[in-house]
Amino acid sequence: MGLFDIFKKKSDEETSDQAVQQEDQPAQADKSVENAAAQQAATDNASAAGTKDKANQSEAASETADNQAIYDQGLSQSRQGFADRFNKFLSNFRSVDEDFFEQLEDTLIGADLGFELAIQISNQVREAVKVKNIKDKDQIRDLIIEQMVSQYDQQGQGEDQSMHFAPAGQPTVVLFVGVNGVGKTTTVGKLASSYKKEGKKVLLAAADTFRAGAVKQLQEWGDRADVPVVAGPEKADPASVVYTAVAKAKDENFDVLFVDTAGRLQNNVNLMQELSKINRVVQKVLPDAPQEVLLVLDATTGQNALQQAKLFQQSSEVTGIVLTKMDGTAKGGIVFAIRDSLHLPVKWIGFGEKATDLRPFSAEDFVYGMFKDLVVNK
Ligand SMILES: Nc1nc2c(ncn2[C@@H]2O[C@H](COP(=O)(O)OP(=O)(O)OP(=O)(O)O)[C@@H](O)[C@H]2O)c(=O)[nH]1
Ligand SMILES: [Mg+2]
Repeated sequence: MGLFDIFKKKSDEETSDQAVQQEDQPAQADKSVENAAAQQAATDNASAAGTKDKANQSEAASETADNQAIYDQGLSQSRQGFADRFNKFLSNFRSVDEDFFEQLEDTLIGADLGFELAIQISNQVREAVKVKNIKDKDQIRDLIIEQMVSQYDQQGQGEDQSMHFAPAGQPTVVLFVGVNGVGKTTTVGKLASSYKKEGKKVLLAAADTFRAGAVKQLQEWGDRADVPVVAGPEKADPASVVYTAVAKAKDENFDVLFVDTAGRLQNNVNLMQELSKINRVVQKVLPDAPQEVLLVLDATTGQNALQQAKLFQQSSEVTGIVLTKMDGTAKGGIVFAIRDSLHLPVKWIGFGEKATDLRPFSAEDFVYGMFKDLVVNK
Protein backbone atom coordinates (compact mmCIF):
# COMPACT_ATOMS: atom_id res chain seq x y z
CA MET A 1 0.00 0.00 0.00
CA GLY A 2 1.39 3.43 -0.92
CA LEU A 3 1.89 6.17 1.63
CA PHE A 4 -1.10 8.14 0.33
CA ASP A 5 -3.41 5.11 0.68
CA ILE A 6 -2.20 4.63 4.26
CA PHE A 7 -2.87 8.30 4.91
CA LYS A 8 -6.42 8.06 3.50
CA LYS A 9 -7.10 4.94 5.56
CA LYS A 10 -5.93 6.63 8.76
CA SER A 11 -8.02 9.71 7.97
CA ASP A 12 -11.13 7.61 7.38
CA GLU A 13 -10.57 5.72 10.63
CA GLU A 14 -10.14 8.95 12.58
CA THR A 15 -13.29 10.42 11.03
CA SER A 16 -15.38 7.42 12.06
CA ASP A 17 -13.69 7.38 15.53
CA GLN A 18 -14.65 10.98 16.03
CA ALA A 19 -18.22 10.34 14.96
CA VAL A 20 -18.50 7.60 17.60
CA GLN A 21 -16.87 9.76 20.24
CA GLN A 22 -19.13 12.68 19.52
CA GLU A 23 -22.14 10.47 20.19
CA ASP A 24 -20.65 9.02 23.39
CA GLN A 25 -18.85 11.92 25.01
CA PRO A 26 -19.16 15.21 23.16
CA ALA A 27 -16.74 17.05 25.46
CA GLN A 28 -13.87 14.63 24.88
CA ALA A 29 -13.34 14.18 21.20
CA ASP A 30 -9.60 14.78 21.37
CA LYS A 31 -7.71 11.64 20.53
CA SER A 32 -4.50 12.68 22.25
CA VAL A 33 -6.38 13.14 25.52
CA GLU A 34 -7.87 9.72 25.08
CA ASN A 35 -4.44 8.20 24.38
CA ALA A 36 -2.77 9.88 27.33
CA ALA A 37 -5.55 8.67 29.60
CA ALA A 38 -5.32 5.13 28.28
CA GLN A 39 -1.59 5.11 28.84
CA GLN A 40 -1.92 6.53 32.31
CA ALA A 41 -4.41 3.78 33.12
CA ALA A 42 -1.99 1.17 31.79
CA THR A 43 0.82 2.57 33.94
CA ASP A 44 -1.48 2.66 36.94
CA ASN A 45 -2.22 -1.02 36.46
CA ALA A 46 1.49 -1.82 36.21
CA SER A 47 2.09 0.19 39.35
CA ALA A 48 -0.73 -1.52 41.22
CA ALA A 49 0.83 -4.84 40.27
CA GLY A 50 4.00 -3.65 41.91
CA THR A 51 6.07 -3.67 38.73
CA LYS A 52 6.76 0.06 38.63
CA ASP A 53 7.33 2.56 41.37
CA LYS A 54 5.47 5.86 41.52
CA ALA A 55 8.45 8.00 40.53
CA ASN A 56 8.73 6.20 37.21
CA GLN A 57 5.07 6.48 36.43
CA SER A 58 4.78 9.68 34.44
CA GLU A 59 8.06 9.00 32.64
CA ALA A 60 6.86 5.57 31.62
CA ALA A 61 3.56 7.03 30.45
CA SER A 62 5.23 9.52 28.15
CA GLU A 63 7.76 6.94 26.97
CA THR A 64 5.11 4.52 25.84
CA ALA A 65 2.94 7.32 24.51
CA ASP A 66 1.61 6.52 21.12
CA ASN A 67 3.98 7.89 18.48
CA GLN A 68 1.11 9.36 16.55
CA ALA A 69 -0.03 11.50 19.49
CA ILE A 70 3.48 12.90 19.86
CA TYR A 71 3.73 13.61 16.14
CA ASP A 72 0.29 15.25 16.19
CA GLN A 73 1.30 17.51 19.03
CA GLY A 74 4.80 18.27 17.70
CA LEU A 75 3.51 19.06 14.22
CA SER A 76 0.61 21.22 15.35
CA GLN A 77 2.27 24.47 14.21
CA SER A 78 3.30 23.05 10.86
CA ARG A 79 -0.11 21.49 10.29
CA GLN A 80 -1.84 24.77 11.09
CA GLY A 81 0.65 26.79 9.05
CA PHE A 82 0.24 24.55 6.03
CA ALA A 83 -3.55 24.46 6.32
CA ASP A 84 -3.68 28.27 6.55
CA ARG A 85 -1.54 28.76 3.46
CA PHE A 86 -3.33 26.09 1.55
CA ASN A 87 -6.82 27.27 2.44
CA LYS A 88 -5.90 30.82 1.52
CA PHE A 89 -4.63 29.59 -1.83
CA LEU A 90 -7.82 27.59 -2.42
CA SER A 91 -10.06 30.45 -1.39
CA ASN A 92 -8.62 32.45 -4.31
CA PHE A 93 -9.36 29.59 -6.66
CA ARG A 94 -11.45 30.49 -9.69
CA SER A 95 -10.17 28.25 -12.45
CA VAL A 96 -7.17 26.13 -13.34
CA ASP A 97 -5.13 28.66 -15.26
CA GLU A 98 -1.54 29.94 -15.23
CA ASP A 99 -2.28 32.14 -12.26
CA PHE A 100 -3.45 29.08 -10.33
CA PHE A 101 -0.17 27.22 -10.90
CA GLU A 102 1.87 30.26 -9.98
CA GLN A 103 0.00 30.59 -6.72
CA LEU A 104 0.35 26.88 -6.05
CA GLU A 105 4.12 27.12 -6.51
CA ASP A 106 4.30 30.13 -4.18
CA THR A 107 2.25 28.28 -1.57
CA LEU A 108 4.54 25.24 -1.67
CA ILE A 109 7.71 27.35 -1.59
CA GLY A 110 6.24 29.26 1.35
CA ALA A 111 5.80 25.96 3.17
CA ASP A 112 9.53 25.21 2.76
CA LEU A 113 9.35 22.57 0.05
CA GLY A 114 11.99 24.40 -1.94
CA PHE A 115 11.82 25.81 -5.45
CA GLU A 116 12.60 22.67 -7.46
CA LEU A 117 10.17 20.41 -5.65
CA ALA A 118 7.43 23.05 -5.81
CA ILE A 119 7.79 23.27 -9.60
CA GLN A 120 7.86 19.51 -9.91
CA ILE A 121 4.66 19.05 -7.90
CA SER A 122 2.99 21.88 -9.75
CA ASN A 123 3.82 20.18 -13.08
CA GLN A 124 2.45 16.87 -11.84
CA VAL A 125 -0.75 18.55 -10.72
CA ARG A 126 -0.98 20.19 -14.15
CA GLU A 127 -0.82 16.79 -15.87
CA ALA A 128 -3.24 15.12 -13.47
CA VAL A 129 -5.80 17.93 -13.74
CA LYS A 130 -5.81 17.43 -17.51
CA VAL A 131 -5.99 13.65 -17.41
CA LYS A 132 -8.73 13.53 -14.77
CA ASN A 133 -10.47 16.67 -16.02
CA ILE A 134 -10.67 18.12 -12.53
CA LYS A 135 -12.40 21.45 -12.00
CA ASP A 136 -13.89 21.27 -8.55
CA LYS A 137 -12.12 22.81 -5.54
CA ASP A 138 -12.40 19.75 -3.27
CA GLN A 139 -10.97 17.47 -5.93
CA ILE A 140 -8.12 19.89 -6.54
CA ARG A 141 -7.31 20.01 -2.84
CA ASP A 142 -7.17 16.21 -2.61
CA LEU A 143 -5.18 15.94 -5.81
CA ILE A 144 -2.46 18.33 -4.59
CA ILE A 145 -2.07 16.49 -1.28
CA GLU A 146 -2.00 13.18 -3.15
CA GLN A 147 0.73 14.44 -5.49
CA MET A 148 2.82 15.72 -2.60
CA VAL A 149 2.55 12.50 -0.63
CA SER A 150 3.10 10.22 -3.64
CA GLN A 151 6.12 12.18 -4.79
CA TYR A 152 7.53 11.97 -1.28
CA ASP A 153 6.82 8.24 -1.16
CA GLN A 154 8.52 7.57 -4.50
CA GLN A 155 11.59 9.61 -3.66
CA GLY A 156 12.06 7.58 -0.49
CA GLN A 157 12.30 4.18 -2.19
CA GLY A 158 15.39 2.40 -0.93
CA GLU A 159 15.95 4.80 1.97
CA ASP A 160 16.97 3.01 5.14
CA GLN A 161 15.71 4.74 8.27
CA SER A 162 17.04 2.20 10.74
CA MET A 163 20.08 2.70 12.95
CA HIS A 164 23.02 0.49 12.03
CA PHE A 165 24.89 -1.40 14.72
CA ALA A 166 28.18 -3.25 14.86
CA PRO A 167 28.02 -7.06 15.18
CA ALA A 168 27.41 -8.28 18.74
CA GLY A 169 30.42 -7.93 20.98
CA GLN A 170 31.80 -4.85 19.22
CA PRO A 171 30.99 -1.26 20.08
CA THR A 172 28.88 0.80 17.71
CA VAL A 173 30.20 4.31 17.14
CA VAL A 174 27.88 7.15 16.16
CA LEU A 175 29.23 10.60 15.27
CA PHE A 176 26.94 13.61 15.56
CA VAL A 177 27.84 16.48 13.25
CA GLY A 178 26.20 19.78 12.33
CA VAL A 179 26.63 23.54 12.64
CA ASN A 180 26.38 25.29 15.98
CA GLY A 181 23.11 25.43 17.85
CA VAL A 182 21.23 22.80 15.81
CA GLY A 183 20.82 20.42 18.75
CA LYS A 184 23.75 17.95 18.59
CA THR A 185 24.50 17.82 22.31
CA THR A 186 20.82 17.64 23.21
CA THR A 187 20.32 14.80 20.73
CA VAL A 188 23.30 12.86 22.10
CA GLY A 189 21.86 13.30 25.61
CA LYS A 190 18.39 12.16 24.58
CA LEU A 191 19.65 9.10 22.74
CA ALA A 192 22.01 8.21 25.59
CA SER A 193 19.02 8.20 27.88
CA SER A 194 16.81 6.08 25.64
CA TYR A 195 19.48 3.48 24.74
CA LYS A 196 20.50 3.22 28.38
CA LYS A 197 16.87 2.52 29.27
CA GLU A 198 16.84 -0.21 26.63
CA GLY A 199 19.62 -1.86 28.59
CA LYS A 200 22.57 -0.88 26.42
CA LYS A 201 25.96 0.05 27.87
CA VAL A 202 26.40 3.61 26.61
CA LEU A 203 29.50 5.84 26.54
CA LEU A 204 29.66 9.51 25.49
CA ALA A 205 32.63 11.45 24.12
CA ALA A 206 32.80 15.23 24.53
CA ALA A 207 34.67 16.10 21.34
CA ASP A 208 33.43 19.68 21.27
CA THR A 209 36.39 21.17 23.07
CA PHE A 210 36.11 24.46 21.21
CA ARG A 211 33.10 26.09 22.84
CA ALA A 212 33.36 26.96 26.51
CA GLY A 213 30.67 25.12 28.42
CA ALA A 214 30.14 22.41 25.81
CA VAL A 215 31.80 19.67 27.87
CA LYS A 216 29.83 20.57 30.97
CA GLN A 217 26.58 20.54 29.00
CA LEU A 218 27.28 16.98 27.82
CA GLN A 219 28.32 15.91 31.31
CA GLU A 220 24.96 17.09 32.63
CA TRP A 221 23.19 14.93 30.09
CA GLY A 222 25.52 12.05 31.02
CA ASP A 223 24.61 12.45 34.71
CA ARG A 224 20.91 12.59 33.90
CA ALA A 225 21.09 9.44 31.78
CA ASP A 226 23.55 7.82 34.19
CA VAL A 227 26.17 7.11 31.53
CA PRO A 228 29.90 7.94 31.65
CA VAL A 229 31.38 10.79 29.59
CA VAL A 230 34.95 10.88 28.26
CA ALA A 231 36.29 14.44 28.26
CA GLY A 232 39.74 15.99 27.94
CA PRO A 233 41.17 19.13 29.49
CA GLU A 234 39.95 22.51 28.22
CA LYS A 235 40.91 23.13 24.55
CA ALA A 236 42.15 19.54 24.24
CA ASP A 237 42.55 18.09 20.76
CA PRO A 238 39.09 16.64 19.94
CA ALA A 239 40.67 13.72 18.08
CA SER A 240 42.62 12.71 21.18
CA VAL A 241 39.43 12.74 23.28
CA VAL A 242 37.79 10.55 20.65
CA TYR A 243 40.76 8.18 20.60
CA THR A 244 40.55 7.71 24.36
CA ALA A 245 36.80 7.17 24.16
CA VAL A 246 36.94 4.61 21.34
CA ALA A 247 39.71 2.68 23.10
CA LYS A 248 37.67 2.69 26.32
CA ALA A 249 34.53 1.57 24.47
CA LYS A 250 36.49 -1.34 22.98
CA ASP A 251 38.37 -2.36 26.12
CA GLU A 252 35.41 -2.10 28.46
CA ASN A 253 32.84 -3.64 26.12
CA PHE A 254 30.49 -0.72 25.68
CA ASP A 255 27.61 -1.31 23.27
CA VAL A 256 27.47 2.22 21.88
CA LEU A 257 29.67 5.29 21.84
CA PHE A 258 28.06 8.61 20.92
CA VAL A 259 30.51 11.33 19.90
CA ASP A 260 29.38 14.94 20.31
CA THR A 261 31.36 17.23 17.99
CA ALA A 262 31.86 20.98 17.67
CA GLY A 263 29.50 23.00 15.51
CA ARG A 264 31.82 25.91 15.10
CA LEU A 265 35.55 26.26 14.66
CA GLN A 266 37.53 29.21 13.26
CA ASN A 267 35.96 28.44 9.88
CA ASN A 268 34.15 25.70 7.98
CA VAL A 269 37.32 24.31 6.40
CA ASN A 270 38.77 23.72 9.87
CA LEU A 271 35.51 22.16 10.97
CA MET A 272 35.46 19.71 8.06
CA GLN A 273 39.13 18.83 8.57
CA GLU A 274 38.47 18.21 12.22
CA LEU A 275 35.63 15.83 11.39
CA SER A 276 37.80 13.87 8.93
CA LYS A 277 40.48 13.61 11.58
CA ILE A 278 37.97 12.30 14.13
CA ASN A 279 36.80 9.76 11.58
CA ARG A 280 40.34 8.53 10.93
CA VAL A 281 41.06 8.21 14.64
CA VAL A 282 37.90 6.14 15.16
CA GLN A 283 38.94 3.82 12.33
CA LYS A 284 42.40 3.33 13.76
CA VAL A 285 40.86 1.54 16.73
CA LEU A 286 37.75 0.12 15.08
CA PRO A 287 38.18 -0.23 11.29
CA ASP A 288 34.43 -0.77 10.64
CA ALA A 289 33.32 2.23 12.65
CA PRO A 290 31.68 4.71 12.69
CA GLN A 291 28.49 2.81 11.92
CA GLU A 292 26.58 6.08 11.65
CA VAL A 293 27.46 9.70 10.97
CA LEU A 294 24.28 11.58 11.83
CA LEU A 295 23.91 15.11 10.56
CA VAL A 296 21.79 17.20 12.89
CA LEU A 297 19.65 19.85 11.18
CA ASP A 298 17.43 22.48 12.76
CA ALA A 299 13.99 22.42 11.10
CA THR A 300 13.42 26.10 11.88
CA THR A 301 16.27 27.15 9.57
CA GLY A 302 14.41 25.94 6.50
CA GLN A 303 16.26 25.90 3.21
CA ASN A 304 19.45 26.95 4.99
CA ALA A 305 19.55 23.49 6.52
CA LEU A 306 19.82 22.01 3.02
CA GLN A 307 22.84 24.17 2.25
CA GLN A 308 24.49 22.99 5.46
CA ALA A 309 23.77 19.39 4.55
CA LYS A 310 25.45 19.77 1.17
CA LEU A 311 28.56 21.13 2.86
CA PHE A 312 28.76 18.20 5.28
CA GLN A 313 27.99 15.65 2.58
CA GLN A 314 31.04 16.80 0.64
CA SER A 315 33.47 16.11 3.43
CA SER A 316 32.06 13.30 5.52
CA GLU A 317 30.04 10.19 4.85
CA VAL A 318 26.78 11.28 6.39
CA THR A 319 24.50 8.26 6.86
CA GLY A 320 21.37 9.98 8.08
CA ILE A 321 19.68 13.08 9.44
CA VAL A 322 18.38 14.04 12.85
CA LEU A 323 15.82 16.79 12.30
CA THR A 324 15.38 18.82 15.48
CA LYS A 325 13.01 21.57 16.64
CA MET A 326 10.15 20.38 14.49
CA ASP A 327 7.90 21.71 17.26
CA GLY A 328 9.22 25.22 16.63
CA THR A 329 8.46 25.60 12.94
CA ALA A 330 5.22 26.27 11.08
CA LYS A 331 6.72 24.92 7.85
CA GLY A 332 6.99 21.14 7.86
CA GLY A 333 7.87 21.14 4.15
CA ILE A 334 11.57 20.83 5.02
CA VAL A 335 11.05 17.06 5.44
CA PHE A 336 9.92 16.83 1.80
CA ALA A 337 12.80 19.00 0.62
CA ILE A 338 15.38 16.90 2.49
CA ARG A 339 14.21 13.72 0.84
CA ASP A 340 13.95 15.28 -2.57
CA SER A 341 17.27 17.05 -2.70
CA LEU A 342 19.58 15.12 -0.34
CA HIS A 343 18.35 11.54 -0.53
CA LEU A 344 19.46 11.00 3.04
CA PRO A 345 17.08 9.26 5.43
CA VAL A 346 15.72 11.25 8.36
CA LYS A 347 16.35 8.74 11.18
CA TRP A 348 15.21 10.79 14.17
CA ILE A 349 12.91 13.74 14.62
CA GLY A 350 12.88 16.14 17.58
CA PHE A 351 9.66 17.61 18.93
CA GLY A 352 10.95 19.34 22.06
CA GLU A 353 13.66 19.56 24.69
CA LYS A 354 12.82 16.51 26.82
CA ALA A 355 14.54 13.16 26.26
CA THR A 356 11.25 11.53 25.21
CA ASP A 357 10.61 14.23 22.58
CA LEU A 358 13.11 12.65 20.21
CA ARG A 359 11.33 9.97 18.17
CA PRO A 360 12.37 7.51 15.48
CA PHE A 361 11.19 9.00 12.20
CA SER A 362 7.99 7.57 10.75
CA ALA A 363 6.88 8.82 7.32
CA GLU A 364 3.33 7.60 8.00
CA ASP A 365 2.98 9.45 11.27
CA PHE A 366 4.61 12.50 9.76
CA VAL A 367 2.37 12.72 6.70
CA TYR A 368 -0.71 12.15 8.80
CA GLY A 369 0.33 14.72 11.40
CA MET A 370 0.95 17.25 8.63
CA PHE A 371 -2.17 16.92 6.52
CA LYS A 372 -4.93 15.36 8.57
CA ASP A 373 -6.86 18.61 9.07
CA LEU A 374 -7.15 19.04 5.34
CA VAL A 375 -9.08 15.86 4.72
CA VAL A 376 -10.72 14.75 7.97
CA ASN A 377 -14.49 15.33 8.10
CA LYS A 378 -14.64 16.22 4.45
N1 LIG B 1 12.13 23.08 20.95
C1 LIG B 1 13.17 22.29 20.73
N2 LIG B 1 14.39 22.66 21.15
C2 LIG B 1 15.43 21.85 20.91
C3 LIG B 1 15.26 20.61 20.24
N3 LIG B 1 16.49 20.03 20.14
C4 LIG B 1 17.37 20.88 20.71
N4 LIG B 1 16.74 21.98 21.18
C5 LIG B 1 17.34 23.16 21.85
O1 LIG B 1 18.26 23.79 20.97
C6 LIG B 1 19.29 24.44 21.70
C7 LIG B 1 20.66 24.08 21.15
O2 LIG B 1 20.90 22.71 21.39
P1 LIG B 1 22.36 22.11 21.56
O3 LIG B 1 22.16 20.64 21.75
O4 LIG B 1 23.15 22.82 22.57
O5 LIG B 1 22.97 22.38 20.12
P2 LIG B 1 24.41 22.00 19.57
O6 LIG B 1 24.25 21.59 18.16
O7 LIG B 1 25.08 21.03 20.46
O8 LIG B 1 25.15 23.43 19.63
P3 LIG B 1 26.73 23.73 19.66
O9 LIG B 1 27.30 22.90 20.73
O10 LIG B 1 26.80 25.20 19.94
O11 LIG B 1 27.27 23.41 18.32
C8 LIG B 1 19.08 24.01 23.15
O12 LIG B 1 18.46 25.05 23.85
C9 LIG B 1 18.16 22.80 23.06
O13 LIG B 1 17.37 22.61 24.19
C10 LIG B 1 13.94 20.23 19.79
O14 LIG B 1 13.70 19.18 19.18
N5 LIG B 1 12.94 21.11 20.07
MG1 LIG C 1 26.87 21.12 21.46
